[in-house]
Amino acid sequence: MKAQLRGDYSRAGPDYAVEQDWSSYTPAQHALYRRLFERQAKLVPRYACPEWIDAIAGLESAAREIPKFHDVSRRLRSATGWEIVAVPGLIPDDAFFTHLANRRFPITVWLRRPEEFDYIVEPDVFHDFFGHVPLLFDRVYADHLYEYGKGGLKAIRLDAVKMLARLYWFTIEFGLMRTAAGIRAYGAGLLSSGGELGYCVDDPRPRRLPFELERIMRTAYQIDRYQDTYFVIESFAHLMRETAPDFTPLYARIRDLPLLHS
Ligand code: HBI
Ligand code: FE
Repeated sequence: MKAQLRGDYSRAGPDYAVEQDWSSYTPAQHALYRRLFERQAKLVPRYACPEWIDAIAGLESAAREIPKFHDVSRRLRSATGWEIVAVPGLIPDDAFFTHLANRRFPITVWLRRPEEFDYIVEPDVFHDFFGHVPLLFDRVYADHLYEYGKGGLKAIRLDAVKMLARLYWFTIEFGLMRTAAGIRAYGAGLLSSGGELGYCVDDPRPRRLPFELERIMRTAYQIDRYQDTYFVIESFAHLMRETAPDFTPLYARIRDLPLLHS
C-alpha cells in the first residue's frame, strides 16, 4: 500500500479533481514558489530544450507567484486543446490516464515546505507546473501525451501499466533530447530539479542512450536518486513515431524477461 499521501483527498470528485482554491496560498508560499522558479530560471537557458524555453516566455505570470490554473487553462485550450485539472496529488492510474486521454493534465495544488526546497518525494505544484505545463503548449508533445493516456487505459486492461510507466519515466519525467546545440532536458523531473538538470546534461557518469522503446520498458528506474541512465530522443516528432505502434505484442514479448538494471 502506498505510504500515506499528503494531499487533501476529502473533497476530490470521482475523477479526483478538486478546486485549486488559489486564495488559500499564503504570501510565504508564493515567495517559496518564486524562489524555486528563480533557482531554475538560472539553469533552463543552458539546459532546457528549445520547446520549453519558447513556451515559458508566454507564461511570465508563472514566475512571480503560484499560477492560477484557470487562467493558464484558457491559454492552453486555445494553443493545443489541453487544460489543467487541479488534483490533491498522485491519483490512481485509471483516473490519471482518463484525464490525459481527455487532454487534461493533473496538476497538484499543494506546495512543498521550505525544508523540501532541494528534494521532494511526491510531485508538488512546482514540479507539476514548472516541469509539465510549458510543454503542453507544444502540439506534438501534447499529442504524444494524449496517445499515452489512451495507451494507459489499454495497458490497465492488459495488466501492462508497470512497463508503460517506464516509458513515462524515461521520457515525460526524465527525458533528454538531442538538439543542434547539444543534449537538452525535456523531462519534468529534470526541469524542476536544482541538481539533476545540470547533472543530466554535463556529468560524464550517467549513460545517455538513444531512445529504444523495448530497452526503456525493461529498464528499472531510480526513484530517490539521480538516474544513471537517460534516453535521448531526436525530437518530439521522433518520440511520437517511436511510440505510435500498438504495444500489445511488445508487452507480450518482454513481460517475463529480466529487468535491465540501468
Ligand atoms: N498522478 N497526479 C498524478 N501525476 C502523475 O504523474 C501520475 C499520477 N498517477 C499515476 C502516474 N502518474 C503513473 O503511475 C502513470 O504514469 C503510470
Ligand atoms: Fe511529473
